[in-house]
Amino acid sequence: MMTESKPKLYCAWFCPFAHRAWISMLAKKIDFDYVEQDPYNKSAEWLAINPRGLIPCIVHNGKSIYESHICIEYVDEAWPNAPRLLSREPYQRAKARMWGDFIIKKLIPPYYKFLMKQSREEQNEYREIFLENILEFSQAMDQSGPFFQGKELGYVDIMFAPWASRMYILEHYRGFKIPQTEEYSRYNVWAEAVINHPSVKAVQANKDKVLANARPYAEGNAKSELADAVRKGSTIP
Ligand SMILES: N[C@@H](CCC(=O)N[C@@H](CS)C(=O)NCC(=O)O)C(=O)O
Repeated sequence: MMTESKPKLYCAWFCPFAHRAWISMLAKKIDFDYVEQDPYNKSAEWLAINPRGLIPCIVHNGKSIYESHICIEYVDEAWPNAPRLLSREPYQRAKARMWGDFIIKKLIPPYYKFLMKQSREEQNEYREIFLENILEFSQAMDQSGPFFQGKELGYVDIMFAPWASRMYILEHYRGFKIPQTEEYSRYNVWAEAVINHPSVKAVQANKDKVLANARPYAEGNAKSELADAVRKGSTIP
């Protein structure tokens, strides 16, 4: 067991990737220190903590763990108490990782392209891709739910919770809402459960502040590694 030292979470109030690690630590009721970190200032001190310079980063027992999906797995393994975020059953665990990979490759990129592209044509293109992929995601969910793999919040839910809980960004800037139709009902049930989970609620910031923070993305001129990647059409960091 590696639970000796109190972990530190390097996080930022606005960052959906960092929220993945934060939600995981709250869900597992871990005693940790929260450090608000500006990831855009690549100081030597910060790069010594995370050589990639991105948040989130967890420091535990003198070691750094970064990349948000890996942080969720680490938290679950280093504190093996309930709730388990990943099933102990190998297929269910593999399924969670496959859909986590889907979120990384098929939900997050069209989300940001839809938000950042400035032409109507491209916005429509990515709106459609995002919606189609949301549907595919919802079709893989446990039928009775409400969460992706059943009754408890887990890895897959946490992977998309930060975007699901701030879908109002797309509504505000792009007039977009997930349709309230039969086709999207499983997604909507899932989103309702995720948004209302105490660990997801606990990381939410003021809506106006979040919208102001997202404005440079909606205007296409945000300065971040992610925004650069969307503009260049390269893989997002
Ligand atoms: N793949 C990374 C992405 C993390 C990420 O992009 N974090 C942003 C903040 S939301 C960041 O640190 N940006 C710093 C920069 O762009 O220089 C993860 O999943 O942890």
